[in-house]
Amino acid sequence: MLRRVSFVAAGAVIVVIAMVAFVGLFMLPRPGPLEGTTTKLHLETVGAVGAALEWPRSKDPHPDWVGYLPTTTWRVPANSTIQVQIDQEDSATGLRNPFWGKVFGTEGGNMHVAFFDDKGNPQESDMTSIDPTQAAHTFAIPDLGVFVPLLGVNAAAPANSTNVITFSFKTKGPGRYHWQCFVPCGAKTIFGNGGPMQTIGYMGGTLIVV
Ligand SMILES: [Cu+2]
Repeated sequence: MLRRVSFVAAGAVIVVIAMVAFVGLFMLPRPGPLEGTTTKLHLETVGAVGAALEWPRSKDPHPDWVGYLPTTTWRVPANSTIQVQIDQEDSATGLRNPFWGKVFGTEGGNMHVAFFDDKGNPQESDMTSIDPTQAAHTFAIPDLGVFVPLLGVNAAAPANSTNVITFSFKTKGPGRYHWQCFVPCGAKTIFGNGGPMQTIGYMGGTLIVV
């Protein structure tokens, strides 16, 4: 009897430890918002947050997850033009829905992309779409109609190359706007939609318009 009680007690302790570990590892460590309110968003998209070139997160519980850096909560002013620069370091995963290879909702309806061609040479041009199979991630704020596909770094590019994508969009009234990536980039998860695709702080977040 005593043995059975101690087994049950041990089991209960293990369950509690597992719950605390789950909360600690998955729920709590969220990067805070970018400091202050800004009309300029400078972001980095990476294949592994622990190995980022600009804002590596060495203490991240998932250093091998894809992510937007330095954080995924951004505060911007209402009814303003927001200039965005995304330093994109990841290779292509490809879009499941080719529709999202097009640019929507930016000023001028396009984006400017500095990238590397199939020979590894640097190129630059304005684009209104990319080959959907070459998307690494997308920057999308559905409630503002903003969708921007981010070109994956060409395999021929020199090591540690970065594609630089710039564009601007207009905010509406104050509120919290959800944003997310539409590329199923959660490698090693079911259909690529788990892990960083469903955990705050990696491939989704909040645009706080004030
Ligand atoms: Cu993504």
